[in-house]
Amino acid sequence: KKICFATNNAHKLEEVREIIGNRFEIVSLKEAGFDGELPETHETLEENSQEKAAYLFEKLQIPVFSDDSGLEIVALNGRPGVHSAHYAGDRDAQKNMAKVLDEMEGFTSRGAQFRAVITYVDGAKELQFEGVVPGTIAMEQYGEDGFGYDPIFFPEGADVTFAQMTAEQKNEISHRKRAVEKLAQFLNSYL
Ligand code: ITT
Repeated sequence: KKICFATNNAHKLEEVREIIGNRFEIVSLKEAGFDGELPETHETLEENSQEKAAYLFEKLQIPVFSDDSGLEIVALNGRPGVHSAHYAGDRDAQKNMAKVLDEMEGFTSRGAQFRAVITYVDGAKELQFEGVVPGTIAMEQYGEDGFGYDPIFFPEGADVTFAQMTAEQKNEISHRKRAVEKLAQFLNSYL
């Protein structure tokens, strides 16, 4: 059964496809013939996730899901959070990380979490699935892999950042993995 993933972020698409494997067929926006922006007008991951999925379902009329995610840093009162993608103005991961490290200067308490909120919509059902991975913010960047804030995030219990892990290693423990597994469990019993 085909499900469209409502994302313009190629990294998310790749991660989710690896996590889902051959359990379900994940169709990209492009493959679904959708070419455009997804609305994100709210101040919470839950609302933006719902908004993207509901908008795309309206357009496509096939089962869809979205992922709204972000890095929530305790010392920054949860920022960058819902503003993670555009924290330093534009979609520039280097500038975003520089801004976070700058704001964290002098903080010894560096607790944070990545959080992903997936929304599934098919016209009959609308459900959300959350995934969280706790960790800490590094003092500088380590590693080149992954995307976004991966070079400055040490997941709890690891001595390397997400960007120093292989895709497989990150996908075993990530917030996205945890949310996608809940989605897959639901789809297994439902589709
Ligand atoms: P779509 O809305 O099209 O899905 P987006 O990148 O705009 O793509 P979000 O609005 O959910 O998605 O923003 C999520 C941002 O949070 C993302 O751009 C990264 O900066 C950060 N982020 C989320 N998951 C991450 C991960 O696994 N590793 C590193 N950074 C991540």
